[in-house]
Amino acid sequence: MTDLVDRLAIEVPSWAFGNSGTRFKVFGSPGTPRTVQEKIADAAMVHRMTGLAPVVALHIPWDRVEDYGALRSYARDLGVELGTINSNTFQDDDYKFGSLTHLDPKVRRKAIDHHLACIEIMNQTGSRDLKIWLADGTNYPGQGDIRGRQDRLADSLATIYAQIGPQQRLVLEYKLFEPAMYMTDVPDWGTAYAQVSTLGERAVVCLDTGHHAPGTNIEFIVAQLLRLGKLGSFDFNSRFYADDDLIVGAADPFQLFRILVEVIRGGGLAADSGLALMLDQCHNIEAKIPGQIRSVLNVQEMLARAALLDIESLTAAQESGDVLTANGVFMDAFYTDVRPRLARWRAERGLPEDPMAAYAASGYQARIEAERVGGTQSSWGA
Ligand code: PSV
Ligand code: MN
Ligand code: MN
Repeated sequence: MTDLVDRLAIEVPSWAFGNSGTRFKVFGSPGTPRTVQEKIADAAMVHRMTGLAPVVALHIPWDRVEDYGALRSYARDLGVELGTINSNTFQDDDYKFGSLTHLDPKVRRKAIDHHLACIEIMNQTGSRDLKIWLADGTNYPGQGDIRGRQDRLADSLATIYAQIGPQQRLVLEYKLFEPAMYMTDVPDWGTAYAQVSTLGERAVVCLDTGHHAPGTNIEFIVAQLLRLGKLGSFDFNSRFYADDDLIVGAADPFQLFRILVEVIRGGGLAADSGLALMLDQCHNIEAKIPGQIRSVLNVQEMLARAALLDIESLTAAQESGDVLTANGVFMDAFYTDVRPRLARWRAERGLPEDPMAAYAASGYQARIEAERVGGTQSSWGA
């Protein structure tokens, strides 16, 4: 168990530390970061409390700064690295009818250029992954030509991929619906896989756990994409109904366990796997830094349980057609309480045994609430 837990490193999203909300209301909260640097400082605090979050993902242009080299040094001084660069072609009037799929070559070019600018940033931050999620799609049957949109998407992605450096990757994220209601241009893993496969080896798929229809067997997708060598990253979060972006493992810890079983089975934690485990969450009403601490602990806890799975007994039961024993072995691992072991794991590494309590006692929250007056509104905000 310890061996696998030791390998766990989770990327936290810069946007989880800013105010966010729904289309109904964005609630402000005291101590909210006003700058990218303050978001990174909060992320570094999550890492200091847990030892699990050494990387921070950025979203461009939400996290635009003048000097990304300086931002990288700033992050390093705080003990974290800059990670995935997420592009944003969904908050500009020009993209009302699409970005990389748009009919107008000028708009497509603008969207492509944004991604090339993101690659420039990656060169300065030392980031490996360019993650592309598109809001492109249509609201009504007949509104757009499905095939034409796929063709233009393929063209645009190829132009971007041509600029991806030898150590970099293009990661394409899919989402069933929203903001487009009838048809999304990258709705599912099959489409993402088809698009990245034609690009080349350094183009892979991002699986956001909140982006499927209810009842989807996500661990199956994990198994399949790992089998094909095309699972590049996760955006972890929880959903009850739509793209809820709740704390990972909150809605369905068993699903998170099943996913992590497949991650281990598929070699996703091997040193050379390249799989990025990222959170993509928004804390609308809960405190943000403890929200991220709880999130990374949830992943660690389910990974530790998954690592306890007795593969030998499971395989023997599977091979002898013993359905109930196989399921029993699987459930035994899931039901094992690993919290005391993980508290020891932390203590042995000089980390707080109880990171939530340690954060509450640290005084950090009171300090940022006093210092940061007028924190930023949601990047999503009106
Ligand atoms: C879209 O719903 C998404 O999951 C994409 O990853 C975006 O970049 C992210 O949310 C923003 O929170
Ligand atoms: Mn996502
Ligand atoms: Mn999402």
